[in-house]
Amino acid sequence: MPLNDPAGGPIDLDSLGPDGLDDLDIGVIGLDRSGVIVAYNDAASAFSGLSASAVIGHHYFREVAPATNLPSFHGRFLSGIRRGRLDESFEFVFGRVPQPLRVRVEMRQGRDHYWMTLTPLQAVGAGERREAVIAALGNRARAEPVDPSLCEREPIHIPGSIQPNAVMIAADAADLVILAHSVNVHETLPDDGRTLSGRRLDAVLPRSFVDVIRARLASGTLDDGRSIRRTIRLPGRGQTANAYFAVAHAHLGRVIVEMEMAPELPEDFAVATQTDTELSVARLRSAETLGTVARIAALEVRALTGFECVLVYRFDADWNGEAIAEDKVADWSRTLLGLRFPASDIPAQARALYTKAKSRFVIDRDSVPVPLVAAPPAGNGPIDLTFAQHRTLSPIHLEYQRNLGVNGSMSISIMVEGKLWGLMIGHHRQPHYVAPETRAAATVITDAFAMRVQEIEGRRLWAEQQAHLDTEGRLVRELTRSDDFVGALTSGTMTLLDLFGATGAGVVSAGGVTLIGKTPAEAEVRDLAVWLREHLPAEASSYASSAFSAEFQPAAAYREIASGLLAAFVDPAREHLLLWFRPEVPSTVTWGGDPRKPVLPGSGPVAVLPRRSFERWVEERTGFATPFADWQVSLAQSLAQAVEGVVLRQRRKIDELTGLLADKEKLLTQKDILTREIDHRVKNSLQIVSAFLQMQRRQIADPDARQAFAETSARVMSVARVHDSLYQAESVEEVDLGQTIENLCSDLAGMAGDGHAVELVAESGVMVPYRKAVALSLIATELVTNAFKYAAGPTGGGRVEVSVSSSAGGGVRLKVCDDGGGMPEGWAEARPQGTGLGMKMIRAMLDQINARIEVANTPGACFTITA
Ligand code: BLA
Repeated sequence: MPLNDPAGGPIDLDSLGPDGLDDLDIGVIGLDRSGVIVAYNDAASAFSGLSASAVIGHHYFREVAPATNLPSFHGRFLSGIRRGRLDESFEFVFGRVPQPLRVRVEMRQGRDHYWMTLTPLQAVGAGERREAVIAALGNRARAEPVDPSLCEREPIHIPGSIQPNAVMIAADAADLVILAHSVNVHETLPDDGRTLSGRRLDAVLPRSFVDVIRARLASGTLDDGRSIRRTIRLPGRGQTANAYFAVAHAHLGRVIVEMEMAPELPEDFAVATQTDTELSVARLRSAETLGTVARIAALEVRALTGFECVLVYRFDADWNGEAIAEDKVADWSRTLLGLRFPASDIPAQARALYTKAKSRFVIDRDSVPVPLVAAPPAGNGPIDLTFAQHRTLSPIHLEYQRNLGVNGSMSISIMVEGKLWGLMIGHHRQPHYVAPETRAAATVITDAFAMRVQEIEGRRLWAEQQAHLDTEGRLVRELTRSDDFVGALTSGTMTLLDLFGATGAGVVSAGGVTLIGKTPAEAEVRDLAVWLREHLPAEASSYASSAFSAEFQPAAAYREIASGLLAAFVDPAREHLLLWFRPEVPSTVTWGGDPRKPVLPGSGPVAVLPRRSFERWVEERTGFATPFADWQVSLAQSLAQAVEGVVLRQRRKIDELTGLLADKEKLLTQKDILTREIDHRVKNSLQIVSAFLQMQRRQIADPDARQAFAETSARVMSVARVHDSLYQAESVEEVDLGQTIENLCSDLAGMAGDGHAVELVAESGVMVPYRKAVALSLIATELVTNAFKYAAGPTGGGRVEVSVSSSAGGGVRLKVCDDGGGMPEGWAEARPQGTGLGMKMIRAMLDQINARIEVANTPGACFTITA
């Protein structure tokens, strides 16, 4: 289409000299066939802020106005030249801050080179949300601290607009009736003057494409991030048909179709080939460590996508992140490698969205969002763009990008074990277009990287866990062999110190505190155990912290040796406790900006704004140990359970033994009672025998025989007395000798009658064994009866003195003295009188108990037996 002068006639640009061009109020740019600027008029300079001398000789699309380096702009120029007929006219919005501008772009062939004219049509707004942020930037007033969690409030999945490089149509998934579309649809679809909303999808899109959508909807394979990608041809202006890259997906009952112009030839926009991707994946596969793989991944993704900087960004357990690899152009001195960024930089709702939708590309940070318009009534709420490729990003985040010095950008989710592990981030100082196939390739390489991470981390973790399981197994074997669980865990060839890289460990048990390695003092550990018992929620059986002095203040005193603590209770009563300590790792963390002030106060509807400075901010960290991993906590719990098994077993054993002991004691008492009962009966039987003998004695006339009966009866009686004593006594083994002899003497005196008297002096409590008691009782019987017989005067009577006492060396002394005439000279050799049985028995008894007898006349006979 020829350019017209204000009067309506065509302007012949070839005929105007440089001054003539400068007189025009439309921007005029002369380009050679490769796109390098050869002419640049004043209006173009005023429009771009760049002087002719600064731009001439530079590539317009790639260097001077990279926001135009798109298939729909630069691509049109390239195709026109290839066709040999450059004749294009379209509208384009240059996204400039603060005031974007809509222009009509015309391209045509001139005499010596090509002409491109830019006719300003209208100043446009930057979009409602972006404008609010810009306004908030200007009104920053409050200085009080702001809550970074406010960032999480922005509903980024329903921005109501898309980026301008694409058009979007949203239809009801049930009947494929169009519900909403981006206001720019007619850049792509022919405009017949009728509104799109309310028409069916196949009325505006190629039927074959809609058929595939319908089939995939019917089979339920088009939602949850799955999509159909096709290159479709749509009629362009005139006879030409343009190729569009179309993506369709379903989400929450809507089918969303996005279309963007595809590069006519792959080489026009560095489209990645399958070979590029395969080579990159192969290189990733050859790397062995996480650091190397990350570096290679950054390099490969950058080579493919053309970003000036690609970073591998890794989240930590608290969602702070660190740039662990960086690949960038040499002339960009900024480096983010090794810097940490606070969690609020990528707020929770964004992380949740990135877990579902895998990539985001922003061609031009300052491009003007294209609103979606819905058919009235708007009905079922805003269109959810979670999975839309061209969703506009949060304007607050775009401000963050500006502060970082970034314009074109990319982030691809790195998913490891189903979790958002990190992001592959692309930065460009200028707008940067990446072709659809290249975006897909970058996603494939990022996925391959994620799999390598999973492999490498998985293998390392596996080896570490195997070693730990082995150690735990050995400890448990030791526990099952031993009855002393504390010893088994703290003093064998393997101890608690062989687990979890701990430098100190201990067991708190009923028996006390046992510590090994470097640990706090015993009293401190005791206090710690009390705190754990009281502060752990009832259902918790373990506690792990890499900085437990933050929760338990007294631990600050020993943070150097024990900043990290892993504790596992053995029993539900929390009596026993296993402990592992890790030392402080004094370190510094370099943050990209002050992490305590990640946000600045905003104003109006924009409450928070990103920080403006990313100056390195070094934080010293004290009181932190290497954190314990979840699997280590589980392993500690399982070991504690094994200990509980052993402790319980020990308890059961003790219970069993106590039971046995009680049974034995019961048996013993029963035996005691039985023995006493027997003693009682024996005594009774002996008394009966003795009574029989007495009765028989009375019926016998012969005095010698009577005497013999009397003596025998007395002997039997004396044995009965011993049994009686045994029956009375507390012990079944020993009898009180004094008591026994006393009873015996009164029996003997009673039996002898005639006023015989026995005077007894007995030390009480002289206990002698049963055998000794029987022997001594028989001896006493003989001696007392003898005394009555021989020593008594003719009138009868006669006194006998008996004494029982303990002798030196634990023995006893029995003394029997009478008041008669004493033993005759040589009595020992003389023929014994009577039967002589008395003396024989005395000797036999003395022998039996190994005792001595001494006799003295004092003047009566006095016998002393020492036993
Ligand atoms: C999103 N923030 C993001 C994203 C990144 C970062 C990578 C993903 C979006 C994208 O592809 O660009 C942050 N970018 C970084 C970091 C580095 C980087 C840490 O290059 C370091 C190498 N952000 C803030 C504050 C708020 C905020 C204060 O700093 C809110 C007040 C919000 N960030 C925010 C939001 C998103 C975001 C809302 C989501 C953007 C979207 O997907 O719409």
